[in-house]
Amino acid sequence: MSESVLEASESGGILTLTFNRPEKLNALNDALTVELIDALRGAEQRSDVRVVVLRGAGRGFSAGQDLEAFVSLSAGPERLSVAEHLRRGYNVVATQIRTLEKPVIASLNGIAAGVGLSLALACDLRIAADDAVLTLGFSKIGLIPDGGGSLMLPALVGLGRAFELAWTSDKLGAEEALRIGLINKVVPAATLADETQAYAARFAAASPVALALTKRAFNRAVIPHFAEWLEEEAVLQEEAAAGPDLLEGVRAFMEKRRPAYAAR
Ligand code: LHQ
Repeated sequence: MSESVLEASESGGILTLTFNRPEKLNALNDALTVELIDALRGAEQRSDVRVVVLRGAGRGFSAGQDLEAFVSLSAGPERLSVAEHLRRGYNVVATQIRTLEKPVIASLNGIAAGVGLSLALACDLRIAADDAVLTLGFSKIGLIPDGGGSLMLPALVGLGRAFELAWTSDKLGAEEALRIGLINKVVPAATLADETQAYAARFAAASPVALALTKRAFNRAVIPHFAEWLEEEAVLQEEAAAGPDLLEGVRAFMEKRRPAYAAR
C-alpha cells in the first residue's frame, strides 16, 4: 500500500498533520486537499484534540497548488473552473482552519509558496525554521493570492507590505517574515519539531474555553466576512484565470523559463 499524502500523529492533545509529498515540495493536489479536509473535520469532532499543527515532510512546507496536477485537470474534457476548484478545496480548508475553535499552528519547516503560504496565513500562529522561505508566488503565474491570502496577508502585515509581497512574489527569509509580523517565532531548523511541540503544548494545557472564545472574538472583530470574502476571491481568481497569463505562467514554470506576459 502506498504511503498517505497526509500523515497524522498525536501526542498530549496535539494533532500534527504532515503534508507528505516531499518530492514535490508538498505541492497540494486533490488527494492531499481531501485528506486535509477530512482530518480537520475529525479534529473538530474530537474533544481530546486541543491543538492542531500543520507541517510538511522533507525540505518544504508546501509549494502551493500542484501545477502539474492543475494542468492535467485543465486538459480534461470539461474546462476546469478555477473558482469551483477553490470552492471545493482550499476555501473549505481555510474556512475549517478559521472556524475550528482550537489553536491551529503552522510549523514552517521550509518553503511555503502560493496557497501553501495562504493556508499557513489562515492558521492562528506560525513558527518557522530559521532557514524557511516564504513567497506568495501567485503573481508569477498571473493569479491573485487565494485560499484567503488576499485577506490574511494585508490583515497581518498591512496594505503596503501586502502589495509589495503579492506583486513581487519576492522570497522572504524567516527573520524578515518575523520582523514584518507575518510569522510569530523563528527557531533553529534542527530544533523546529521540538520547539513546535513545546509551543503547541502551552496551548494544549491552557483553558480551551478561553482559547476558543478568543478565536471567535478575533474572527468576528477583525475578519468577520472571511467566508464571504473567499467567495469573492474565487470569482476574482476565475477572472484572472480566464486570460492567457495563467497558462503562460504555468508553462514557463514547467519549462523552467521566464514567462512572457503581453500588455493587458
Ligand atoms: C512543483 C511545484 C508545484 C508542482 C515545486 N507544483 N511541482 C489556485 C488556483 C488555480 C491554479 C493554480 O493555483 C492556485 C493556487 C496556487 O497555489 S498558485 C501558486 C502555485 N505555486 C507556485 O507557483 C510555486 C511554484 N514553485 C516554485 O516557484 C519553486 O518550486 C519554489 C520557489 C516553491 C521552490 O523552489 P526550489 O527550492 O528551487 O525547488 P524546485 O523549483 O527545484 O522544486 C523542486 C521540485 O518540486 C521540482 O520538481 P523536479 O522534478 O524538477 O525536481 C519542481 O518542479 C517541483 N515543484 N513546486 N507548485
